[in-house]
Amino acid sequence: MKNSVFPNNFLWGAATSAYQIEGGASLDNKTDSIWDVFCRKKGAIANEETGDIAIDHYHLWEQDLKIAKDLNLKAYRFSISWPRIFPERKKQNMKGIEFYEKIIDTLIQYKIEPIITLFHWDLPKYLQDLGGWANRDVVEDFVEYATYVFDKYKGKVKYWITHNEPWVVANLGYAYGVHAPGIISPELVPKVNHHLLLSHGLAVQSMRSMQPSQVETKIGIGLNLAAIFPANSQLEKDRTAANKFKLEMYDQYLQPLFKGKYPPNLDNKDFIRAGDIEDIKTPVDFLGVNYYTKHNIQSDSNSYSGYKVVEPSPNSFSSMWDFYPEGIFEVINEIHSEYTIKEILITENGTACNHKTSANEEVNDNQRIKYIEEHLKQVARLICEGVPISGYFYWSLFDNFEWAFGYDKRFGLVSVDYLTQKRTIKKSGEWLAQFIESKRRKINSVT
Ligand code: GCO
Repeated sequence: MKNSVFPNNFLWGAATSAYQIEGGASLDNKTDSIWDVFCRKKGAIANEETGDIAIDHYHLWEQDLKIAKDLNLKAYRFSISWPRIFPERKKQNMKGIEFYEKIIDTLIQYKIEPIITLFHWDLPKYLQDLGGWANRDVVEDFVEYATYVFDKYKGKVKYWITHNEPWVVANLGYAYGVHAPGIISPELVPKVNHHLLLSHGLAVQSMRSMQPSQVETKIGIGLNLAAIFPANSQLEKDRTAANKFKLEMYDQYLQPLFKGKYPPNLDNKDFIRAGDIEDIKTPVDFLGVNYYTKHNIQSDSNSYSGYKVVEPSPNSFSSMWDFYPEGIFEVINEIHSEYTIKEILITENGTACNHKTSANEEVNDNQRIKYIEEHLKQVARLICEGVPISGYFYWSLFDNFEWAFGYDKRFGLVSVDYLTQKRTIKKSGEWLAQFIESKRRKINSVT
């Protein structure tokens, strides 16, 4: 791959999220999030596992950030646990602020750009008790939380992501019930989406009004965008199903965010109030794209949505998803030509490898190297075409708690032995570290 395609200041990074790595579920005043509650529900998570301890990053953060440095990362994307900062409604917790402050300061010391995700799914339980994202009042709580965190770290942190994957929050959490809060009420999905988007727009406005002059601030949102195809392109019903899925995964977010309108089937709902759409359209500095795979969509009259995602075809990469690196090019190229987006960060891309369930087996992960390499080739293509991509974040820095799959799926560049909490850098981690370093050498030798 032509290494020099990537600009000098490209953000080579890896990502994590609070609930998936921290543990410390009830330490230092933190109260339950909806994921703490959901994990206690019998049958919700594979092997009844929980994030109570996870990879104990709450205690091992120093060692973990040292690993990020050893991997030559230039950026690290992590999320803040909302109930660590606001353990009760309207009540702040300095211990939570101090925890993330240490992380930010250490990253800065290591010259690693900190990128904060404000909401990576761990809504405080007390807000779910009010109806969660189906209740418009929660919008204000999010704005208060985002504003408070921004105020604390704004002098140090440049990149902010309000929400991670609202599609997943709304659909898996409120319709399919396989993620927290485990609700199966598909009729709530458009309302939940609307409140997520509104809270995003209002938080951006509030954060902007406090933007410091000495540090550039960039605020965006992260969407999961898959490449979408009809399972059988000869069948009209599959084509219709694929179009519907695409409308729900793309248009439902991108249109209000970047064009200030909902797709026609969504624009007349009673929960949309005058002015909401303008607030949602508040300009962002970048879009985060999480790309993993393609989805083949089949019409399915038994499903509330009218479609289902076909099981991936057998491949040597992952049993969860198809291996389709061209998709990252196709998806980003398409949205770049359809919407005016100033900057794009690939905020997640990664794979769990097949049949690797123990930490030891995982270390020789040639498949993961291939996965990253093939996706980066496509990212290089995008950059050559002039698409403004400023960073790539592998998901994930560590093996960690993979939501409903528990600890079965290992996505990390670093393996974790869940019994001893021992970290071992995988071959893919070494590979990426060398790739980043070789790029740095190349640029230095030119200048
Ligand atoms: C996501 C999720 C991550 C997952 C990853 C692998 O944003 O999709 O944020 O938390 O672990 O996508 O499924």
